[in-house]
Amino acid sequence: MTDRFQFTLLATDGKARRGQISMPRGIVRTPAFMPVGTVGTVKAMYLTQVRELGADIILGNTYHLMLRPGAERVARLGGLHELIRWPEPILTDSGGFQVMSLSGLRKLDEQGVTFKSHVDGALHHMSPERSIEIQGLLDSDIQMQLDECVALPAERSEIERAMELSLRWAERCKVAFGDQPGKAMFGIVQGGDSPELRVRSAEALAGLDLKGYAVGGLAVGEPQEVMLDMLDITCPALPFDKPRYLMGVGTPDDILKSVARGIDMFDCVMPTRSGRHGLAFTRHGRVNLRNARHAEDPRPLDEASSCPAARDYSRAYLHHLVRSNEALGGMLLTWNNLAYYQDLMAGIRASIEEGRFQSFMEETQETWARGDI
Ligand code: PRF
Repeated sequence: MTDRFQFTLLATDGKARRGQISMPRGIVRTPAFMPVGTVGTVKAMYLTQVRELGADIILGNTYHLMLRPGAERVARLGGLHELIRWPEPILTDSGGFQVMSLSGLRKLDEQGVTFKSHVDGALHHMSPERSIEIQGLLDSDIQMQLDECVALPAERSEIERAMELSLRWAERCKVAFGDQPGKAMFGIVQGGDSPELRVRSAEALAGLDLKGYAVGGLAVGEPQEVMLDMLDITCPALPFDKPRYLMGVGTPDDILKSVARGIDMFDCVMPTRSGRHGLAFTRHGRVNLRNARHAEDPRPLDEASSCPAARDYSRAYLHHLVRSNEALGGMLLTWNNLAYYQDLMAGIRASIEEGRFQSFMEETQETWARGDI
């Protein structure tokens, strides 16, 4: 029987790829941006709005959901989709990265990672097998292997150790995941800023014949140029006919340059988090609504936008809401920013289909070169 999880390449333009991932819960148009729904909510948004903006898939986090409300509890409540009222696909990150960045005391060995919860201080252990079990309890459609992500800069020996450990964990996750038609478990390339380690990691993962591959361990402190060099090296070492996901990236500029190197999927807190902090993304550049120069500006963020938050509210009002720390300020700016990101992805997809991705990228970058407006 053919797997109901299928990646199809529809068009290419240079190294940029236009595709779709079909799975029982829906179709993900790629290149795709996945809004981050860490604890089972895309912060400050109704999921009906997220869908209307054009998101086909959102991201959830194993680490947060296992601590609260708990994976077994989510399963008893009917799974994550049912609980949060999002019937479309969900990708879950495995927890390794969040343990490293969020938990207190942690100890990592071959068996997995022991850590102290940031919620109540309780000790937890997560093995590769338990991470996959949790992602199964959540009923996630695309599950990620447990990995170890090393912040850069780091010693090469440390990067190599973490990369090799991540490879062994990928094999264990593959076994734990087993054969689940309609769902996927992605491997994660590590290897820091070492071209040699990146290729070794990508080739070894490719040998596991997984349904998709992520590039991890980037956007963790290195200059953008290093990240792009790593993508130049890593993407050709991954199977051409499988989706490629760059984890935790990024700015619109990062996304364009990564699509140009063959990346298909992205997630990032940038549009949501910066919205809650008063920063708006628009087709003309970024707008910091905290700035006093917006206090009496009657213009909307972008009168031609498809998003009411961008079109129907004055900068003066948004400035007032942000300065007053009103919830609506974060809600409107998150809405605006996710609309910007999804429109960017739609523009990328159309331009690849029409063979004009390079000029689309250059035109979009020009607006960003102007800096804050
Ligand atoms: N691994 C996992 N999740 C991640 C990363 C990683 O390396 C990153 C790095 N940018 C973001 N999220 N599992």
